[in-house]
Amino acid sequence: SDYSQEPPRHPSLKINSKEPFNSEPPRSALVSSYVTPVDMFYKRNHGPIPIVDDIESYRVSITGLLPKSIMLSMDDIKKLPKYNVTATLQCAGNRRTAMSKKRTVKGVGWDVSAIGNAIWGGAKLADVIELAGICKNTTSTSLGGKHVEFVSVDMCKEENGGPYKASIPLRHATNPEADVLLAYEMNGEILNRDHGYPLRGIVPGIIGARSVKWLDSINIIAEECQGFFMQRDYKMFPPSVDWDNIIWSTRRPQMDFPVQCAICSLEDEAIASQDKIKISGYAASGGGRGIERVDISVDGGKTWLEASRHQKRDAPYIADDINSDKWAWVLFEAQVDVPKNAEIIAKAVDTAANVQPETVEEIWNLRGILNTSWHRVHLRHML
Ligand code: MTE
Ligand code: MO
Repeated sequence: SDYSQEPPRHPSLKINSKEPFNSEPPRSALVSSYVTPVDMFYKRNHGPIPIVDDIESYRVSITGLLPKSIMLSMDDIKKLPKYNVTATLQCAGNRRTAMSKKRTVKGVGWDVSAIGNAIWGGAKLADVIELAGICKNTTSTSLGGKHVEFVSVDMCKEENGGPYKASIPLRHATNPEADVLLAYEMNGEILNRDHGYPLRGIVPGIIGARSVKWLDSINIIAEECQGFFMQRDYKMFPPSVDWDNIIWSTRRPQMDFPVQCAICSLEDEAIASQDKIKISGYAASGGGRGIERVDISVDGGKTWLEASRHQKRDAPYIADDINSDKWAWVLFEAQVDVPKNAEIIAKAVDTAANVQPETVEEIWNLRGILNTSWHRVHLRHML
């Protein structure tokens, strides 16, 4: 593979793998703004960053089980109504390093920053698919199409040099309220190469792996995508399954993200010299479920206090309120007394009252995905 034409990146990103380029910002960068700046947004790739330089001749095709295939230029897509959706994208491998410490898992190591919140601008996939003759809220086409597959132009070794691909159910893709986008902007700027220029899928509330970058084609298919990242990766297995007894076909590809949170103002081993400090971090859940509560403990889980939550500075955050961003994280804050020497813990509750598991052991899985265990850091008071 050719990595000689990678784009420039911010020097403070922590590089977890160079080729393919996988990097995350320092924890503190995530809590300095509700909307994550593009250069501080994690970058998750499986091959070299492709170059699409002739935008005039760029086309995305909509093909498969529909009456007539179509080819769309960027102009065609920009003619459709434009939506700005604030959505948090999170890699299913976020917090994998901590899971691997309990028992080794396979995959790129990530701390807590394989997550970011951006304003994605683009056309709704439901509108795009309608151009190809499929109505809104369709579960199945007359030709038997039930899934929408996104195929990229990048090349990854897991696909034997072929493109990255993934699918979502047709019913999800054609539901305007699911806010699935073909995005060409990120935070009001033209999408950059790292994040999918010129066009990517954004599937809010679902693990990042289904938001395919550098789109080449969109296929209406009968069965879910048979690609590597749908069938032999990004599936959640119980702790008893290991590489010698895994049967991939027994599990579904992971879609929704479970409730998650992390402290970003402290590293794993922190020292404070003041008596009081502010603990801050992010909390997010999948499927459009908002965050109901974030609990903080400064005594290893014996007692808890509730953190305050916010999204935009000018509006109060109320989960499920129309003024809140349903696909986006909340940032939380709590003023606490610094203990002499203790574990600080954060855990969140979503609007469906889902809670995070207490320990990583109970959710350990061989691919190291969905580590949503209580986030713990160690804090010591320096006299
Ligand atoms: N799309 C393509 N074409 N190739 C990829 O390697 N990685 C996926 C997804 N889309 C990937 C892709 C994964 S696993 C994640 S978590 C997100 O993109 C990361 O998006 P980002 O790099 O914009 O943060
Ligand atoms: Mo990912």
